[in-house]
Amino acid sequence: MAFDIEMIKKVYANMPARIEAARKTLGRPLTLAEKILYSHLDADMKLTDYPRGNSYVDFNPDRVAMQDATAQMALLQFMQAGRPTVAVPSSVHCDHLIQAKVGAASDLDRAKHESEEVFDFLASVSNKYGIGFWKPGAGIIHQIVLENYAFPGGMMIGTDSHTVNAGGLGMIAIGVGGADACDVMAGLPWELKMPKLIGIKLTGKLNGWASAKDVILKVAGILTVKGGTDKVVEYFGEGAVSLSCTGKGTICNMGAEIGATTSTFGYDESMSRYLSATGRADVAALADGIKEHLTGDAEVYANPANYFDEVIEINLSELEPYVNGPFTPDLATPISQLKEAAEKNGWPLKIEAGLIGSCTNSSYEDISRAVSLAKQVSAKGLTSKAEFMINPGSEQIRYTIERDGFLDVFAEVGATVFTNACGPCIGMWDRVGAEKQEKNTIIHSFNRNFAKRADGNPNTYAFVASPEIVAAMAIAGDLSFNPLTDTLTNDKGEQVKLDEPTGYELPPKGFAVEDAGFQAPAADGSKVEVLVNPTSKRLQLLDPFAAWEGVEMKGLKLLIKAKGKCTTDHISMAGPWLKFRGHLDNISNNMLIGALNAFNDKTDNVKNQITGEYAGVPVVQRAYKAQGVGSIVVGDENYGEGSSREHAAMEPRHLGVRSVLVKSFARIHETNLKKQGMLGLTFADTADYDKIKEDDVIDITGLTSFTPGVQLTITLNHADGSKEDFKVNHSYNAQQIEWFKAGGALNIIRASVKA
Ligand code: MIC
Ligand code: SF4
Repeated sequence: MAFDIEMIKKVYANMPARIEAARKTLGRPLTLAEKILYSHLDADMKLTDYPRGNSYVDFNPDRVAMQDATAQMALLQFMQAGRPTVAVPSSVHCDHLIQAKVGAASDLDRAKHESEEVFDFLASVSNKYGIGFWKPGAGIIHQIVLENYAFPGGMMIGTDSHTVNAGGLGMIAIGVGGADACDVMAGLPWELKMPKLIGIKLTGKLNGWASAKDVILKVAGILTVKGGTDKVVEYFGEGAVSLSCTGKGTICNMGAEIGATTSTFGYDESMSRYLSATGRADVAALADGIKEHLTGDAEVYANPANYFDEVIEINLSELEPYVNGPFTPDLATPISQLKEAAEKNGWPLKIEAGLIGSCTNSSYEDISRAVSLAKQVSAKGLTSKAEFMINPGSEQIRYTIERDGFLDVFAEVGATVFTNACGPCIGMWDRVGAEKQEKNTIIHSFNRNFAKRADGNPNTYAFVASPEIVAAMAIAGDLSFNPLTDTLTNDKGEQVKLDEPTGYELPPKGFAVEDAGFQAPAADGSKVEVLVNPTSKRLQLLDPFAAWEGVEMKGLKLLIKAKGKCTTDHISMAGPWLKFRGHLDNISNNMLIGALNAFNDKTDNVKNQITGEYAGVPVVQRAYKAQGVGSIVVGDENYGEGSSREHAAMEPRHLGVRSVLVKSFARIHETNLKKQGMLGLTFADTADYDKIKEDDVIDITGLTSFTPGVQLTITLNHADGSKEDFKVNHSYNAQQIEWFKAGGALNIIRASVKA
């Protein structure tokens, strides 16, 4: 039986009437995204046609999911909210803090020991507040959510940008910062800008080498890393129906890479099959009962241009496999053009490692198709040229693929199987020799490939592809190899061609698992004590941030003008820093150390305007803080792209940065800044970015009459005594201005709990 079935029944009982009311009020047929959004509108919100792309709307999500690296901050904040239990079903998943080194068993033992304090903290907070706890080794949050919690038509938020994976089961699932999760767990509504809608019509049917991954790799190439910002992507059409449920999950998962708020698919038989296979025939039966409400209206799909803000059509029958990268997930190259692109750009051709798994691609189908290639190594007398590494997405997947002999096939090609966890995908990869920083190529089925992400080496060229393409390319060990057309030389000197991948949508013998790794919370958690050692290096209770002083911000020193891509990995690196995710002061020592200083093209090297000397960004900022001097960070386009980690907003807040002024923001990061009481601004004219000089002292005025929709003014006081003024935009609504004034949203919740 499914978890929280009563909650699902309640959602389904209310959905038809709420959708009908929305359809009447909006006066038009509805997309699936609208059905889910409008049926989750907060009771205090008026039912009206909210303009897409600019009105803030309150929703009531059905559940919350958190992973260990972000749950610490989310729960440290929740502990201050003064509630006995969480208001909606919630879960915690231990997956990010496990380093991949030798192989599953010993890596897991080491991680349990190294992060014992953090795991114990998360287990006890979960136990106390009624949160389901998934132990280290149970699997990756999004895979576990898809296997256990996701349900068609539901709405959830999660403290991880790939929460969107659950769109594969027809949800509206959205990645958020911990402060947002804290609100929902405290029973407050959750606010989102009513998203615009992109419709993607899939025609035809996948065949040969093409897979679901290639759909999203192609879409990323079309829309780029910011093309989905503030938009929901809805897939439909016969091609959509023909995809497996987990394939749909892969597509939705990587919607995070185009900045989309989320992606989703209408309920269909693939979802029903998946629900039944994962022990939730009860949910499938309930969904079947209201199935017309769990997909977009027929008129919408017949005339998509009338209902979506943007429509894209992709014919799956003609889809070619893609390989995206290096250094960004939207640099999409069809496999037939990869050789040329690699040679032209000087990408290292020799592939050192092929990594399969992660939350994006570790379904039974994915693994079985990759295995169909690995099998050909011995059958065709080949030797795999690159190393194989496997990260199963959950213990259930691992147990099942072991039972079905897939792990033996991987073992034959010398693969290392890592713990069911994020591992290399989040830089938790103790890769031998990475410190030498040699130029090298790897290919993986993960979703992101920002510089340094997997192994910390800035010279690792990481490419993203489907598991089957990763397997083929790892066998060939050559980026210029096209498995669709090229041959390989086997041990007899013969030319052999790899056969097309084959696989199973779901395990023919069913899923199996001995211990899935779940721990239910105490029925009465009131006596459970949550202990945080005051001298801990890993955990630190939070102190409230100070409220705004009520005056204009004058005399801010420019801390850094960041140039080019500045993702949350650049602002708050993961990998070795993950261990400080529960300790704000310690993790603040990584603030912006990956950002490129526009004045000297160096990372972690900025001018201290007080001493005139250059030093690391956190060092300079701590010097300003010690002197009580505020500062400002300036950035480029899509600042804060990538993950949901709110540390990227909390660190500058903690160290005394007052404002972040950029050309444009990624959605989650902008909200995280607002939640933490920071001032996130955008240039009204992006050309003004060029006016900012290294020694500038900056004033922000207009704050004493801070109003939604009204621009603020920036004054640059240049070192030569000259001044320049220009206008900047903000997107704060009335509520968010209150957060700013109070010094952070949590200060408001705390005050209302005390009152
Ligand atoms: C990621 O893929 O970058 C992460 C690690 O899962 C992040 C969350 C985090 O930083 O903890 C995400 O995508 O939100
Ligand atoms: Fe983990 Fe990678 Fe998925 Fe993030 S993208 S949740 S790090 S597997």
